[in-house]
Amino acid sequence: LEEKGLDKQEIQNILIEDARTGLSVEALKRAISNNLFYAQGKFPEIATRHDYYMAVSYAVRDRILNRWVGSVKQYLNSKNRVVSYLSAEYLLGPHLANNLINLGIYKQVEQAVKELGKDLDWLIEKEIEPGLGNGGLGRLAACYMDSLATLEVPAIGYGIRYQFGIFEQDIKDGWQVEDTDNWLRRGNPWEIERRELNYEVKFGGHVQHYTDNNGKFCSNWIPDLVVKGVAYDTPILGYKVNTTNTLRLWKSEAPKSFDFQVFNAGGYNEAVRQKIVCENISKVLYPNDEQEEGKILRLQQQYFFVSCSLQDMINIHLRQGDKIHDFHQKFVVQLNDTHPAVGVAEMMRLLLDKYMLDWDDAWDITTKTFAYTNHTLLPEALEKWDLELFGKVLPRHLELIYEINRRFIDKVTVRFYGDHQKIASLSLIGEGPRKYIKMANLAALGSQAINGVAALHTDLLKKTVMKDWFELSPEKFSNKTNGVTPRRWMVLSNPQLTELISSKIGEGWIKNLDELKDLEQFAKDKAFQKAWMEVKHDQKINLSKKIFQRMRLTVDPDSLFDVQVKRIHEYKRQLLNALHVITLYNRIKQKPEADIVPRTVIFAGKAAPGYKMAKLIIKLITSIGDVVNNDSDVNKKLKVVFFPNYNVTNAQKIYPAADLSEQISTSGKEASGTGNMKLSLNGALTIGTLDGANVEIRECVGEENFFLFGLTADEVENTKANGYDPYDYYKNNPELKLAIDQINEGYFSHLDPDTFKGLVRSLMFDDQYLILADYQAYVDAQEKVAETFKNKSKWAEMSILNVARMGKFSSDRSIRDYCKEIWKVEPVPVKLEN
Ligand code: B1N
Repeated sequence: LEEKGLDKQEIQNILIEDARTGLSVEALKRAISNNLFYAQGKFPEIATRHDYYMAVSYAVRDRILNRWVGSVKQYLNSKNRVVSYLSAEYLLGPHLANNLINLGIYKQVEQAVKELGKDLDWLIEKEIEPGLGNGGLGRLAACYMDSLATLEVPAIGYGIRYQFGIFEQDIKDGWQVEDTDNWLRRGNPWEIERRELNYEVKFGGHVQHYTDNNGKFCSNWIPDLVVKGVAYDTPILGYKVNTTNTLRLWKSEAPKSFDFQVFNAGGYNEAVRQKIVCENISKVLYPNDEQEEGKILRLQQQYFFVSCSLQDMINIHLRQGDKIHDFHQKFVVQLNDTHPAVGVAEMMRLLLDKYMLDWDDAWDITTKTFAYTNHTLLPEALEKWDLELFGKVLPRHLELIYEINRRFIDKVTVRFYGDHQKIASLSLIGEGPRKYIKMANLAALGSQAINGVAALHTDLLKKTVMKDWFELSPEKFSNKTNGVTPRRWMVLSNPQLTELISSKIGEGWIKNLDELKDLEQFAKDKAFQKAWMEVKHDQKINLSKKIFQRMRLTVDPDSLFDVQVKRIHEYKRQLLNALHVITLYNRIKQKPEADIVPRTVIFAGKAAPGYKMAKLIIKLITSIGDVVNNDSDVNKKLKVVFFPNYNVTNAQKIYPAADLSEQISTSGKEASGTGNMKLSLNGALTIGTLDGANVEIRECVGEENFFLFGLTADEVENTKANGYDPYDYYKNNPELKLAIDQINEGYFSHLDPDTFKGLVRSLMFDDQYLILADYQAYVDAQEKVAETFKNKSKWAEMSILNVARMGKFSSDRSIRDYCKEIWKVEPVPVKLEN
């Protein structure tokens, strides 16, 4: 353009006006109208809300693409190590608003949409979120992708493009009912299908062994099923940087070679059957959080995405002209729990069978490549695969695991000579009526680093489930406390608080959360406190409206919003909360005139469809709600809400409105928790046990700003070891006894004592999670909460201090720690060509 004789300003104007990249309101307006016409084939008079959503999304995507392509170019031309995050789950949440924020064009697009006669928020609400995860583990992967890009670290996330994500929850007659999550039904403007990027993945069959001309021992795996994985890429932009990383999700299909001629023997029906078998692999996300299923399809899913991803990485590496021997210098592969742990065996297979490396070289590269994050100590969540089943799906990998194990056991036998128990515990293979493969051991052995997700969790990991591994290789272990992205969980979901904070301390905190510290000086400032509580109140009004829309239930925004939102699980102890609600109900009933702080107790969360007790807990909560909310003696002071279909979209509405954050798991059971961080970051005070990251949150915010209660992890273990009898607590505590008796006698179930029989029995005679043992301490702590809430200024001060001291819990901090201590990678700023 310069050559054409245009001056700087003229060139600038042309660039700004570009319909694909321009960021001015005018350019955006034109881009949206253009897309409405050319991508949707519509004009304003007949365009639907969805048409507008698509048009805006495509306009935004266009503005991402130059950054995205620029990032890929930069990475291909550099020798930097790339982080490869392997996760079976990514709980991303809606893209549009997040991308607007990270691009820094929210205001402009809002204005452009307005000038086109529409409302941006109304379009944003239309987006169906990709719910490709269950809970904390999947959401963590999404926060980490955001932070990697924001910190300008070259990274690629690999996973599965489930056609159906986590089920949608509806509540009917108080019970959870599940509906399929058909999130792709209206198309997905955020992904790019890359049909040319595909890999074959083998399953089943048998292995042939032979010696080649050079006398080398070789293996040839003859599968009985071959599946094709096709890449779908989604851009992950960093906040106000050029860096745009890729989330690459694999969809399974039948390979072309699988057509009718080849499978003529079976004929048309057989060919169709095979096609369905192939497509089934990426069809649906397993809805179990912390509960293993042991199903063949799940193993197939894991192997499918891991094999595609490793083949893809090797492909990228070799295309750059580098040697296979240097693979670990190009990629470091983080295993998000054991779900992708089969990658260790797959890497060995590729290096040995495909690239013909010898064992020691292959093992050296493999162990320098992987790192493993453990996310749970719950025994029922530890992945074990029945050995026979494993061998049927992955016969070659079974051989390799045997060989890895043989060499390993040889070594540890020398080291721990005679200690059969230790050797058995370290073995990759478990003995019993049926042999099984221990995925955590495979991950640990195949990795250069092992980490837990909160200080307490890492500590317990070293002392309990991975004790022998810690003794064997202490240098591999470290802690990486989880974090959450302040972009989605503050800037996007709580714009009012964001603005208030920024008006005082500037915007630096968004990228450097430690800067929130500067808020401390305003904690006692009355005017600031007032503004602070006004923002909270506004958010509570917003949520109240949602609750009314969704449930036809009126709640009082002046009441204390007491929030427990997370998956329903016995160890998370929603039941403890429910018992407290019943106790409040009884107290109000007995003394209606008493000075009780009005509360709205809000629950939300999904139960795994096969988890009977969790579903019964939902029914109990909704049943208590029916009684409480309809009893005019109490419902001015107490309301119980079960907000259906907890997901990222709903979480963004709930966190900003919370006064009190319930983090009440049995100590030692919650590995970290991340909802605890998001709620505190949004100004809620925490009532919680010394569990997971609560311990560190309390350390940071100060013990005087945290409502602590309950047994410690050590005390939990001791209590159990000394023959814990919940019945004692029941018998000796009148308020507790009354609450349980009411459930038992059908007070909340139309006098039907059968509904909650199993639940009551489990509480009184088993109580694995020490609910009764912690009941009184919890009720006492709740009284302190209520007392404190009466003093508005004190509450505001504590809330401000909570936010001011949350800096540590940014996922940026977590990612910096991973980069420095595990991945050994540095930022690579992306420069764009013009
Ligand atoms: O991972 C989160 C932690 O903050 C939570 O404390 C922890 O419970 C959660 C099998 C899991 N651990 N394990 C799972 C999910 C799905 C599945 O199929 C296990 N989720 C967690 C992030 O570190």
